[in-house]
Amino acid sequence: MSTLPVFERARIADGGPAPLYLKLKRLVIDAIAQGTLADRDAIPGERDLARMLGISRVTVRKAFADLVADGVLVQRRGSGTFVAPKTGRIQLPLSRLTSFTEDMRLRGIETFSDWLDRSVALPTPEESLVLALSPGDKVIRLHRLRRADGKPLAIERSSIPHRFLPDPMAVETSLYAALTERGLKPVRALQRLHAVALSKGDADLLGLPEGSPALFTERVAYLTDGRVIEFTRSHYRGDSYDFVAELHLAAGS
Ligand code: 16G
Repeated sequence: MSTLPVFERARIADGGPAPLYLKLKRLVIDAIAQGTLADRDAIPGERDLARMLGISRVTVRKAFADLVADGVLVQRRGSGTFVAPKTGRIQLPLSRLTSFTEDMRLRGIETFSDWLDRSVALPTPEESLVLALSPGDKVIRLHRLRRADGKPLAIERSSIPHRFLPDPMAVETSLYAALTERGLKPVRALQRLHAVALSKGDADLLGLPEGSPALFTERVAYLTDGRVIEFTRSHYRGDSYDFVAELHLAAGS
């Protein structure tokens, strides 16, 4: 099997004291990013992989469960585990607070953004309310057309309180990376989504006919101390995204 060299025992021994299931996840993600594992490649079964790497089946199962939840791998009953095809719909977990750049990196997809607006502005009444701004406070607006492997996937319009991020030019590839560098990593978010038909302007940006379906999401993200750091409204192409939620039986059922 061509993929076996990826899973040599020595590889999992590298990389310091991180838990083994995280090391296995990293091994798979890096192999996809480097092209050693390609779309639809079969991953050895749980038992074989545990033996090859000298780790327990429980560890392999935990890493696989995470990679499937992240949309990096797909599991088909009876036929095994495979690298999720990049060209298919993108599965985004609804229960994790991740960034666009991170989500795509996990899938080995290169991202680019076209800037539509990157400015300091006076807030709209909606921005003031959502971001809990005081009179006179400003916002920075980061409006981007986000591309993955060249294809336009989403339009994201983010507003951040100006006091947290004085210079909009500080955001290059990733907003969350810029915030994290400043000790302002969002740790919790509320997100809601509904279906919309794209306006002419947004449809043109996404290369779709006017009125095409899209998923409109609003995310309000918070810092550890409860202050709002981000208000983002996004239009995701309806033909490219699945938002996936894992459901558990309610307590007491
Ligand atoms: C995601 C978030 C968006 C956030 C962005 C940061 C959703 C619906 N949206 O796309 O709120 O601003 O990531 O990405 O998940 P970045 O760090 O790559 O700029």
